[in-house]
Amino acid sequence: MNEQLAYEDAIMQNAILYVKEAGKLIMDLINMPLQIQEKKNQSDLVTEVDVRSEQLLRDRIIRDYPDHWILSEETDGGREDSHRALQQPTAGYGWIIDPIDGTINFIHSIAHFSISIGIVRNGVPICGVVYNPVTNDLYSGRKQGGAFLNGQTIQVGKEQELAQALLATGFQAIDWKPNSVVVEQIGRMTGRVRSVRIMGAASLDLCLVASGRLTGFWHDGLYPWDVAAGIVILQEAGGTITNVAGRPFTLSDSTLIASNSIIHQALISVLQ
Ligand code: 2AM
Ligand code: CA
Ligand code: CA
Ligand code: CA
Repeated sequence: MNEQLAYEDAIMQNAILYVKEAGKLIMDLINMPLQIQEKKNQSDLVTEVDVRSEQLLRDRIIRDYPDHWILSEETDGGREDSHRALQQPTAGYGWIIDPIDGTINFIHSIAHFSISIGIVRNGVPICGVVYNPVTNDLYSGRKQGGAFLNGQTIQVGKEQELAQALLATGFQAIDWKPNSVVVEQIGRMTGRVRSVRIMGAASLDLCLVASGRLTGFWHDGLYPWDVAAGIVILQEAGGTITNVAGRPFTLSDSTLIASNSIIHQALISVLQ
């Protein structure tokens, strides 16, 4: 094994340790009365558990990798410009963290939320770890190293046509209003696809496509911490992820379209 591969292998193993530690913290706090704060509006929420999970993850990374940069939702998400661009030095290694992805589910005790860590080298996502501490599902992926659920290889589904496709989508907080684009898009899917789900945690939705449960997923207005981990896992499982123009998705794209690859073009055609 060459030196870089061994170094990145250790990063990946450490990321797994960190998400499990954060998961334990979240599970220890899950039954405590929650302090819930609104950020931009009534559906953009943060709890002290999000903040404590993020602090734990940042502490571990700063301790073990003081020369790596970190981008995380509750520290960096307030900036107006964080929406579209990855406003961090992109040279070297960086950690992109969502301390709880699916905060609304967490608040409502629905077991579909995760801790998500994506690691990039010179701006390119190379490792992803997504952990659901309630179900104990740990998804991981390494560029050119495969995708795994609890250590078992996973692959995207084999649905050949939209008619067999189960899709997911979601709302960014500002799109939760009448006549929003996503409502209109869901309308266009009716009668064409098997069904559409809105499950509320983009990182896990990408992993559900990676493990062949969902056929595809689309979402507007996501941030790097929602997707940095999931896109590596999905690509390694044989999936395709693009922007709405069909070009390979990058962390500064706002619209993400993901699928089992087979139905990708058909899905884009309906969304365009
Ligand atoms: P969150 O739970 O970490 O906020 C829901 O469709 C998905 O979109 C979740 O992954 C959710 O992440 C993310 N999301 C929606 N609105 C968001 C916002 N305003 N800021 C950050 N993430 C958002
Ligand atoms: Ca949030
Ligand atoms: Ca998120
Ligand atoms: Ca979050």
